[in-house]
Amino acid sequence: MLRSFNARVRPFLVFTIVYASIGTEPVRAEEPFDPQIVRIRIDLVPDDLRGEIDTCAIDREEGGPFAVFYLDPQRAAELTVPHERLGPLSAHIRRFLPANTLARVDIPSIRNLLGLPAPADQPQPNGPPALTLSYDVYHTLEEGHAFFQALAGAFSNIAQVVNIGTSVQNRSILALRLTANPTQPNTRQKILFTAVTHAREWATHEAVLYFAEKLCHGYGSDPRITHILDRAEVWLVSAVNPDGYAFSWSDQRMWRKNRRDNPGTSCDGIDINRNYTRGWGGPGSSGSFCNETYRGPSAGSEPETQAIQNLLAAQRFAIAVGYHTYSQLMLYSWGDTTQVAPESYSSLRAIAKKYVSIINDTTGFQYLPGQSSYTIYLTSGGFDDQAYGISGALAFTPELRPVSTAQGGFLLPEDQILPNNIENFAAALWLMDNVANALPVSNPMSPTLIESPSTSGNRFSLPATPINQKPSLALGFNNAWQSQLTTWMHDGAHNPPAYATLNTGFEGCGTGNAYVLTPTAPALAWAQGLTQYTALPHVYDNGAEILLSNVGAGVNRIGILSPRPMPLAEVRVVQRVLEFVGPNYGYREIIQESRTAVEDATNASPWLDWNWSYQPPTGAPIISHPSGAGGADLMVYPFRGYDVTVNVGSSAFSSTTVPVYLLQFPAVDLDCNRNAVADAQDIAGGFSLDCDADGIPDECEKPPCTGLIMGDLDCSGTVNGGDVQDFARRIASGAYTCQADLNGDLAVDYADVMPFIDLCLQP
Ligand code: 0X9
Ligand code: ZN
Repeated sequence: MLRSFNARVRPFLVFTIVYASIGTEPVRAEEPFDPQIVRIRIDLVPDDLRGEIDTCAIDREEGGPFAVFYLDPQRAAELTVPHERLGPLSAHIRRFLPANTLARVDIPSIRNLLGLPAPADQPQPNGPPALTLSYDVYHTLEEGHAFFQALAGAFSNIAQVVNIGTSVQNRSILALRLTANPTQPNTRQKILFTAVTHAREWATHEAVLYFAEKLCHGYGSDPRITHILDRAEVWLVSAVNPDGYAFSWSDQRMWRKNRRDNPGTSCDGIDINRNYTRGWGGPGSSGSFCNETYRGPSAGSEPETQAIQNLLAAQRFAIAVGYHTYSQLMLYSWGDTTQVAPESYSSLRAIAKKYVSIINDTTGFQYLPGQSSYTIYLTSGGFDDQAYGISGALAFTPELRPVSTAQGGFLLPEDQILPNNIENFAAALWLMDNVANALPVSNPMSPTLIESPSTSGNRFSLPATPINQKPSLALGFNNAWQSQLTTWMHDGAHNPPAYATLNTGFEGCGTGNAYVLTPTAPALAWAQGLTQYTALPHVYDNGAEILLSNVGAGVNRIGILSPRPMPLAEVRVVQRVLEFVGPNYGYREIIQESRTAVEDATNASPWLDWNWSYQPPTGAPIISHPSGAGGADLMVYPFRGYDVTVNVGSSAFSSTTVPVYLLQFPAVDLDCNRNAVADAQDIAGGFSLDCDADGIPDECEKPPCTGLIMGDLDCSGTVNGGDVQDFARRIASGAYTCQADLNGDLAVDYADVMPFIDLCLQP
């Protein structure tokens, strides 16, 4: 099983060569120029030349081993390469190809090899530096850095270049820090996007440059971007691995690692994405210098890794995104274990699913969201595990276009750069919205997060994902009080392998888990002081889940993923399995069965016996499902710690047939009108109507406006004269509310007047 988790399977391509004409004059090859990939059997390459081959690609190839070369027939004629200018490997390839075929191996490093100028974006010799780039070509490291500098110069009100470290070969690692009033230290929430950890993944460079351009030019003109930069801080790192990136232009297009000169070997480089401290040295990394996933001599040994680790530690990003290519995936932790972190469902997966759905809405392209270890392969010492597990960020590794080797692999065709940028920027804006609209969440049932903190039975949970997920970080919990706080959650990556007290290594985000607080000072005083915490508001746009993670029969302590009470009937129990996707991926998750508690009450589940109860500080437990001696409660409440007892365990996908079980919650948006004020506060403060008292501002309800009385704009329960003035005001201002949208066209305007009058005239 592990073997298949390890393998990232890529499609087999027929060994195809595009034949070029022979001769000293460049001559166009014959049509059609369909195949663009040449694959060479690596076992035919002499040992001393193998170091020059992309062994990482080789590792992933099915039916390999092969090395992959990209041929661009469009450039064949203009790029005839004199043989003597090609390196030893190329000389070797020549043995397999007709003479002059090499002339058609066109990648930008060949452009560089030939001393040809880089195309486009050449600023005028003495003119001002370009403030926009053309995304039909790739940009060098220097161009990227110059672009950051130019933007910081031209948009100094929002942009600042920060040198966050120096590479092995003494190049600067630059970040562009974007926020209104950037020189002030501030308490805003922050988000990080990085690119070019792996040198050859050029499309990531373009994406981050594009983000920089869009954000700088959008501030002050685009209300959404203005709001983001007024309220949040966006950090962009265009090249985590500047040495490798420069080398991929100058020497070896398919270079991956940094440019560390490994002692005593001719194999250079360390894989920065195996060098992070958390989990360093674990599965999916290599101890061999020559391997493309060489983890380095020690955890965090590389200056490039340190630059990012230090940035993560110093800035405490709410969200951290490390872009890679390729495969069209949206990966999240854990990378180094197939154990499922319970919080992965309640936060990371929820975000990943929304990210890919936005991409799909934007361009129709499909990305697959999933836990890194089985969606791609096991890796340890990766960026996202560090950012999530150590620095409290919700962290992601999107693998950008294309989807497969056949579409170019690491060599994304230049005409794909812009659409790749556009779809990812659309999704990234949603991430930024979350950070900009981070808002306080409090318990509607109680002034403190814990209902009636008392000297017995203090249970609590956190609906919505707290920023800096560890309870200790999010809530100011003192780790010295650990023995007073327990949770029952089995996950090898979080707790000791038994139900246990939290330990110093606790990495959870808290959301979805419930805690029991031993009623002993000083932790009780801490609990009494807990009135609110900060959360990202849109995380559950597509709903979210909680893993029922106990092993064997036992109790899960969970909370509900909604800041408002909800009917238990809206909570589903789902059975998920892994399904092999192939040929470009590992596995995707699919729901095998799904049912509500209500269905379960009348027709017992064939696969899950479960019981859902809440123990109040005093009195008998309240059993929500099935109804019990303490009474049935068909509503479930936020901030409470429920005990959910199940007769099956699910902590990891151990095969494609062994499922995991989860509680699934419907979509909820804490700031549906995106005004950076929690919906609950909008309603309480009279800013928003909530005539049906469902906790959702009526302006966010969509036709058919379930629960609302159409035309009833003053929540009186009927349509009468009292509504006319409110209706007129809304028509004049266009302020949307569902019950005024009488024709259901998602706008409140003159087209609603006649239907409103009809409604008023009805007896
Ligand atoms: O192997 C990698 O580092 C990434 N793939 S790539 O083709 N860009 O090299 C995948 C990393 C997956 N691991 C984590 N996200 N932790
Ligand atoms: Zn990568």
